[in-house]
Amino acid sequence: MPIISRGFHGRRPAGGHDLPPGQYETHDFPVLSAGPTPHVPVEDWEFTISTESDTRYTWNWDELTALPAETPTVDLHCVTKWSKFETQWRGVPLDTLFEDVETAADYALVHSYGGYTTNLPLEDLLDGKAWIAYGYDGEELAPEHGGPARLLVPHLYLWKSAKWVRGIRLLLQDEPGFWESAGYHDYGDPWREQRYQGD
Ligand SMILES: Nc1nc2c(c(=O)[nH]1)N[C@H]1C(S)=C(S)[C@@H](COP(=O)(O)O)O[C@H]1N2
Ligand SMILES: [Mo]
Repeated sequence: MPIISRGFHGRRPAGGHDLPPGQYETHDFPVLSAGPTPHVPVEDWEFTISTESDTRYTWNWDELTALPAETPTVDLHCVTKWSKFETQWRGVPLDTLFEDVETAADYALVHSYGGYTTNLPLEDLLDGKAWIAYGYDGEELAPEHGGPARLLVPHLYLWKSAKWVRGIRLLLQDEPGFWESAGYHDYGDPWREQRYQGD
């Protein structure tokens, strides 16, 4: 008889989700912000992708929300160790926004209203892995969770999912963002427990 080791791939709570190493499941939706919540009226909201040669692609609120939206259901993993399963979002995949962008850059530095930044490889924003999300749980995204719109990149720790997202700068060389400059991991894969530099 084979021995089936249930613990081998990590704990598996009801619902069949895997919990990354060191994480626990929560049903709340904690708010984690490094500063005050910026209030950005949608009339003033803009999102800009700028390339390494400073070509800019900008969408206002009406343009963003007129694009075909997706409704991803994803698990969130915060570096403070909570994970939340099956969160439901509405947003535009980054693939759509990058369709006409010409770039040789490999890196992205994401900027938020309020000044927060976070970096990640451009490829982690593409191929169905990331969204500009403006709906949560069937409602508008609440300001404390990043409304009017936030980046959603659920395969990395949640600090990469910049709230109040304002733009993405494409870079030929990697540049650390806010938490990455403070000692957090450059990439932040929860499955490899990349919490801090050196992990
Ligand atoms: N603009 C901005 N985005 C941010 C943050 C922030 O402080 N400012 N905190 C990050 C961190 S550390 C986490 S864990 C998540 C928290 O998202 P939530 O408040 O919706 O749970 O947002 C991320 N995005
Ligand atoms: Mo976080």
